[in-house]
Amino acid sequence: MKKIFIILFIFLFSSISFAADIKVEMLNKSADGKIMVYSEDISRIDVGDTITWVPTTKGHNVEFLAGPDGWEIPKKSKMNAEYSYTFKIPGIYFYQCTPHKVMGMIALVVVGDDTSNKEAISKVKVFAKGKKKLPELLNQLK
Ligand SMILES: [Cu+2]
Repeated sequence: MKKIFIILFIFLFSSISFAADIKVEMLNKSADGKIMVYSEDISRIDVGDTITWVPTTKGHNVEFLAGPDGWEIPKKSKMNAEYSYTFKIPGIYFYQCTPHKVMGMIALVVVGDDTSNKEAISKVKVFAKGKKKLPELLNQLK
């Protein structure tokens, strides 16, 4: 009997280190009244975690603009479709919604608590409302 509990304990404990799947919604309007936003401005995840972006309404996608050195930017996601991406390199990733970039529909992913590429991210070209929002987001990172 004791053995079973030990095995169960090991199983439960080890499952904590399993890669997580995080959901981010693409929203026309957030609960606090912001228009054209992702449900998370900054997603903080571990290396190996996956983010799935879920459309709640039509008209959104995910287009990566920058990430850590040596990372190959994936093709932008299809409009109105769920999209998943697994992050394997630590650092800051910056993405936008292609049609709503001028409305500040941008967000960051911080992988493995690594913010060493903050300076490079701050130099990415952003549009209209994003020009104010990107520095605000980067200021929230240590
Ligand atoms: Cu959008």
